[in-house]
Amino acid sequence: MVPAGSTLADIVSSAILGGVTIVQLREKTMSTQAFLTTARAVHQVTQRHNVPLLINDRIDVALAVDAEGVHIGQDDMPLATARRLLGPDKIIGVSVGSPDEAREAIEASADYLGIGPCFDTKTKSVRRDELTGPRGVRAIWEAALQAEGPVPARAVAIGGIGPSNAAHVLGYSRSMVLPGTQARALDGLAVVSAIMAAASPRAAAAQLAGQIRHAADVAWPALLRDPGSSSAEIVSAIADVFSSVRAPGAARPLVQHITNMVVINDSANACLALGGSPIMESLAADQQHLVPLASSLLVNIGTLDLAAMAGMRAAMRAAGEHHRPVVLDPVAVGATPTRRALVAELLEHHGACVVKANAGEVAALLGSAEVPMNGVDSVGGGFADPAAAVRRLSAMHRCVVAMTGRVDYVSNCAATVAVRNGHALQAEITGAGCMAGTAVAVFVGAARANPLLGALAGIVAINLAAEHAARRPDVHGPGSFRQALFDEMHALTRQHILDEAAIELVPG
Ligand code: 3NM
Ligand code: MG
Repeated sequence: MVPAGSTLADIVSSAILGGVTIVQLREKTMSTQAFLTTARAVHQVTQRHNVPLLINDRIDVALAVDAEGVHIGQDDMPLATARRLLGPDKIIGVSVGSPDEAREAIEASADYLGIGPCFDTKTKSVRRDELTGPRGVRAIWEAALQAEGPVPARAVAIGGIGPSNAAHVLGYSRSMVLPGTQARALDGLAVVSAIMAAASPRAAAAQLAGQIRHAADVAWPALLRDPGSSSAEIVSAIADVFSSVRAPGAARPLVQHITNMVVINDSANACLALGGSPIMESLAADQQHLVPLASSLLVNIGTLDLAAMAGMRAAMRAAGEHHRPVVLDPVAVGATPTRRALVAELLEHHGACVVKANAGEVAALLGSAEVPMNGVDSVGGGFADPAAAVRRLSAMHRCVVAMTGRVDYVSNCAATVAVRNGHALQAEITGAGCMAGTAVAVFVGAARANPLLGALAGIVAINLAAEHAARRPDVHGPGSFRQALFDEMHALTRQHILDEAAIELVPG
């Protein structure tokens, strides 16, 4: 990957200046002589910057250049033997691809784990079924944390990781965070091509370091932020989010939509009426240009085609790279294998900030048969414990979940809020749920520091508008209701929210 006119040592130096904190030298085909020469040159650079150098696999080379440690794979020298040869002070890292390998490595006193391969990579040939995905990284990391090791586990994820998925992998693979338990993130990421093959290794390293900081300092604290400790406090915070969008002179949050052809016009109008500004564009090649302009991205899988699916992937990659919150509406996700596979892929490989779904869709995502579906609509009484269901899905995907129904439930897994606003006529028009997704996207775009509050603001706003529309004397049924709904979204005020929002914190 080293371009003509540059040397490996130059690239390592630039990468360290960009923010790399540890370097592994991996040469699978070089002669021992050439490996030693390269290792000496790279070690001079890393020593100058006070960054440890690890040699992949070759204990002899590590000893010869007095590197700070080695990295060993599952087929390399056993850890205990490597430790005997290197002594107690050298760093020994191990590649692990399963919970068993992780436990074994921790019990044998590995200093850190390289967990992967996470995604497909051109750097190393791996079978598809060997890819762990972020979910596998999480399972392996949690196994390591629970293993009986004499040193605290340290770990990085590796394989196909770059700026568009770095923050997501770190967020998604955090060990579990139920109330009262401590979340524990990976210590970092290991990459080859994202830095080595970049036009500017220094800029690439800096961007990755920024993604790592974003995951730890911005995205995670925002996800788990408290909405407030009483209903009154939460309603007032929701009203503040609403006002921040509606204040005279406030910039309208731009919402990039990839949505379905049934609701596209209604969603664009709902976005405008609520105070946002819609973009409705699904072309994959445009996403890297549009998503950075937007405050948030709405992805709705209502009507699928291959072009829109490519657009969704490109848009969510761009959202990851530019830290834009994604609202995912997994319409009828349980109905077909294609929908199930697409949503699983989008959630696991890119991640959402908010999932907006009905009870049937939440059940499908949880793999629960509790709520049957009829086409795209959920039927029956819903979950026996709806708050527990949204909390569980929120924990599973490390995102806010907004579940719509007669009562709506919104959770960030630490706190769950029930919303009792809305009107039965919402179930009589098509696209009411999709417009709720748009409403969530408008306010999540404006409330980045607390997506739970943003989602609540969207859900409360659309439901109050529905109540107001249904009360109008000129509304006689679904047609006139739909018309009035846009007027009432537009006419909604902060005072309406303060006076009429019917929300409560659900204990547990
Ligand atoms: N080891 P890139 S994946 C060298 O899973 C290596 O142990 C892996 O390269 C493991 O960042 C991998 O270019 C390749 O995908 C990483
Ligand atoms: Mg490896």
